[in-house]
Amino acid sequence: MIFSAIFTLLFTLPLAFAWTHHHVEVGPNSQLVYDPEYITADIGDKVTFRFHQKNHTVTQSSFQTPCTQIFDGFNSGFNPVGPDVYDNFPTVTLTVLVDTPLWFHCEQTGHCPQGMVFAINPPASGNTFDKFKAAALATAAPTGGSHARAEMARRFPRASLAPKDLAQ
Ligand SMILES: [Cu+2]
Repeated sequence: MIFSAIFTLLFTLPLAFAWTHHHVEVGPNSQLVYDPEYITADIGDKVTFRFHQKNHTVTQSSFQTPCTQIFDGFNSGFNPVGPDVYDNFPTVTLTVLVDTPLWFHCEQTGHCPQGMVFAINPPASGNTFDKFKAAALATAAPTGGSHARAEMARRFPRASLAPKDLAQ
Protein backbone atom coordinates (compact mmCIF):
# COMPACT_ATOMS: atom_id res chain seq x y z
CA MET A 1 0.00 0.00 0.00
CA ILE A 2 2.70 2.47 1.04
CA PHE A 3 4.96 1.28 -1.75
CA SER A 4 2.13 1.82 -4.21
CA ALA A 5 1.53 5.35 -2.92
CA ILE A 6 5.19 6.26 -3.22
CA PHE A 7 5.34 4.77 -6.68
CA THR A 8 2.35 6.86 -7.74
CA LEU A 9 3.84 10.00 -6.22
CA LEU A 10 7.19 9.56 -7.95
CA PHE A 11 5.68 9.05 -11.33
CA THR A 12 3.00 11.74 -11.25
CA LEU A 13 4.98 14.50 -9.55
CA PRO A 14 7.11 15.42 -12.60
CA LEU A 15 3.99 15.71 -14.74
CA ALA A 16 2.38 18.10 -12.30
CA PHE A 17 5.20 20.58 -12.86
CA ALA A 18 5.51 20.11 -16.60
CA TRP A 19 3.32 23.04 -17.56
CA THR A 20 4.19 25.41 -20.38
CA HIS A 21 4.25 29.19 -20.23
CA HIS A 22 2.82 30.61 -23.46
CA HIS A 23 3.33 34.22 -24.52
CA VAL A 24 0.91 36.16 -26.70
CA GLU A 25 1.50 39.69 -28.00
CA VAL A 26 -1.65 41.82 -28.07
CA GLY A 27 -1.75 44.40 -30.85
CA PRO A 28 1.98 44.38 -31.75
CA ASN A 29 3.13 47.02 -34.28
CA SER A 30 -0.25 48.75 -33.99
CA GLN A 31 -1.92 45.84 -35.75
CA LEU A 32 -5.31 44.56 -34.62
CA VAL A 33 -4.09 41.00 -34.01
CA TYR A 34 -2.97 38.62 -31.32
CA ASP A 35 0.39 37.05 -32.11
CA PRO A 36 0.14 34.09 -32.31
CA GLU A 37 -3.54 34.00 -33.25
CA TYR A 38 -4.08 30.69 -31.48
CA ILE A 39 -2.16 28.23 -29.34
CA THR A 40 -2.35 24.60 -28.27
CA ALA A 41 -2.21 24.28 -24.50
CA ASP A 42 -2.61 21.67 -21.78
CA ILE A 43 -4.50 21.99 -18.53
CA GLY A 44 -2.28 23.84 -16.08
CA ASP A 45 -0.44 25.82 -18.76
CA LYS A 46 -0.18 29.57 -18.31
CA VAL A 47 -0.76 32.14 -21.05
CA THR A 48 0.66 35.62 -20.57
CA PHE A 49 -0.81 38.36 -22.77
CA ARG A 50 1.38 41.41 -23.34
CA PHE A 51 -0.54 44.56 -24.30
CA HIS A 52 1.00 46.92 -26.85
CA GLN A 53 -0.07 50.45 -27.86
CA LYS A 54 -3.77 51.40 -28.15
CA ASN A 55 -6.30 49.97 -25.70
CA HIS A 56 -7.06 46.30 -26.05
CA THR A 57 -8.64 43.48 -24.05
CA VAL A 58 -8.58 39.71 -24.10
CA THR A 59 -12.20 38.78 -23.48
CA GLN A 60 -13.68 35.31 -23.65
CA SER A 61 -16.44 34.80 -26.21
CA SER A 62 -17.81 31.76 -28.01
CA PHE A 63 -17.36 30.13 -31.39
CA GLN A 64 -20.94 31.02 -32.32
CA THR A 65 -20.68 34.70 -31.34
CA PRO A 66 -16.98 35.67 -31.60
CA CYS A 67 -17.44 39.34 -30.69
CA THR A 68 -19.75 38.88 -27.70
CA GLN A 69 -18.47 38.41 -24.14
CA ILE A 70 -19.74 35.28 -22.40
CA PHE A 71 -21.08 35.35 -18.87
CA ASP A 72 -18.46 34.49 -16.24
CA GLY A 73 -15.72 34.14 -18.85
CA PHE A 74 -12.13 35.36 -18.65
CA ASN A 75 -11.69 39.08 -19.22
CA SER A 76 -8.37 40.93 -18.97
CA GLY A 77 -10.14 44.29 -18.92
CA PHE A 78 -8.85 47.27 -20.91
CA ASN A 79 -5.10 47.88 -20.91
CA PRO A 80 -4.45 51.36 -22.32
CA VAL A 81 -0.91 51.89 -23.61
CA GLY A 82 0.09 55.29 -24.97
CA PRO A 83 1.56 55.72 -28.46
CA ASP A 84 4.92 56.80 -26.99
CA VAL A 85 5.30 53.71 -24.77
CA TYR A 86 7.73 51.12 -26.12
CA ASP A 87 8.56 48.90 -23.13
CA ASN A 88 7.20 47.62 -19.85
CA PHE A 89 3.94 46.75 -21.54
CA PRO A 90 1.23 45.57 -19.12
CA THR A 91 0.61 41.84 -18.92
CA VAL A 92 -2.26 39.64 -17.80
CA THR A 93 -1.85 35.89 -17.24
CA LEU A 94 -4.48 33.21 -17.64
CA THR A 95 -4.20 29.62 -16.41
CA VAL A 96 -5.73 27.00 -18.70
CA LEU A 97 -8.24 24.96 -16.66
CA VAL A 98 -9.96 22.94 -19.39
CA ASP A 99 -8.90 21.06 -22.50
CA THR A 100 -11.92 22.16 -24.54
CA PRO A 101 -11.57 25.03 -27.09
CA LEU A 102 -11.51 28.54 -25.62
CA TRP A 103 -12.39 31.56 -27.79
CA PHE A 104 -11.49 35.21 -27.19
CA HIS A 105 -11.84 38.63 -28.78
CA CYS A 106 -10.85 42.25 -28.20
CA GLU A 107 -13.67 44.30 -26.76
CA GLN A 108 -12.41 47.61 -28.14
CA THR A 109 -14.90 49.17 -30.55
CA GLY A 110 -14.34 47.84 -34.05
CA HIS A 111 -11.41 45.56 -33.26
CA CYS A 112 -13.17 42.17 -33.24
CA PRO A 113 -15.05 42.93 -36.49
CA GLN A 114 -11.61 43.59 -38.01
CA GLY A 115 -10.52 40.11 -36.97
CA MET A 116 -8.93 40.71 -33.57
CA VAL A 117 -9.67 37.25 -32.16
CA PHE A 118 -7.70 34.54 -30.37
CA ALA A 119 -8.22 30.90 -29.46
CA ILE A 120 -6.79 28.22 -27.21
CA ASN A 121 -7.05 24.68 -28.56
CA PRO A 122 -9.20 25.38 -31.63
CA PRO A 123 -10.13 22.11 -33.39
CA ALA A 124 -8.23 21.22 -36.58
CA SER A 125 -11.52 20.45 -38.30
CA GLY A 126 -15.13 21.51 -37.75
CA ASN A 127 -15.10 24.64 -35.57
CA THR A 128 -11.69 25.79 -36.76
CA PHE A 129 -9.91 29.03 -35.94
CA ASP A 130 -10.32 30.18 -39.55
CA LYS A 131 -14.11 29.82 -39.31
CA PHE A 132 -14.10 31.62 -35.96
CA LYS A 133 -12.15 34.53 -37.44
CA ALA A 134 -14.38 34.61 -40.53
CA ALA A 135 -17.41 34.83 -38.24
CA ALA A 136 -15.77 37.73 -36.38
CA LEU A 137 -15.07 39.58 -39.63
CA ALA A 138 -18.68 38.97 -40.71
CA THR A 139 -19.93 41.02 -37.74
CA ALA A 140 -18.56 44.19 -39.36
CA ALA A 141 -21.32 46.57 -40.44
CA PRO A 142 -21.56 46.45 -44.26
CA THR A 143 -22.06 50.22 -44.48
CA GLY A 144 -18.98 51.09 -42.42
CA GLY A 145 -18.05 51.75 -38.83
CA SER A 146 -19.57 55.20 -38.47
CA HIS A 147 -23.05 53.82 -39.11
CA ALA A 148 -22.46 50.99 -36.69
CA ARG A 149 -21.27 53.39 -34.03
CA ALA A 150 -24.27 55.69 -34.53
CA GLU A 151 -26.51 52.67 -34.21
CA MET A 152 -24.69 51.61 -31.03
CA ALA A 153 -25.04 55.10 -29.58
CA ARG A 154 -28.74 55.06 -30.35
CA ARG A 155 -29.32 51.66 -28.81
CA PHE A 156 -26.88 51.94 -25.89
CA PRO A 157 -26.49 55.64 -25.09
CA ARG A 158 -24.58 54.98 -21.86
CA ALA A 159 -22.16 52.58 -23.54
CA SER A 160 -21.16 55.28 -25.99
CA LEU A 161 -19.75 57.28 -23.06
CA ALA A 162 -17.41 54.48 -22.01
CA PRO A 163 -13.76 55.50 -21.49
CA LYS A 164 -12.70 52.75 -23.90
CA ASP A 165 -13.64 55.12 -26.73
CA LEU A 166 -10.74 57.37 -25.81
CA ALA A 167 -7.81 55.49 -27.29
CA GLN A 168 -8.65 53.31 -30.21
CU1 LIG B 1 -8.08 45.60 -29.61
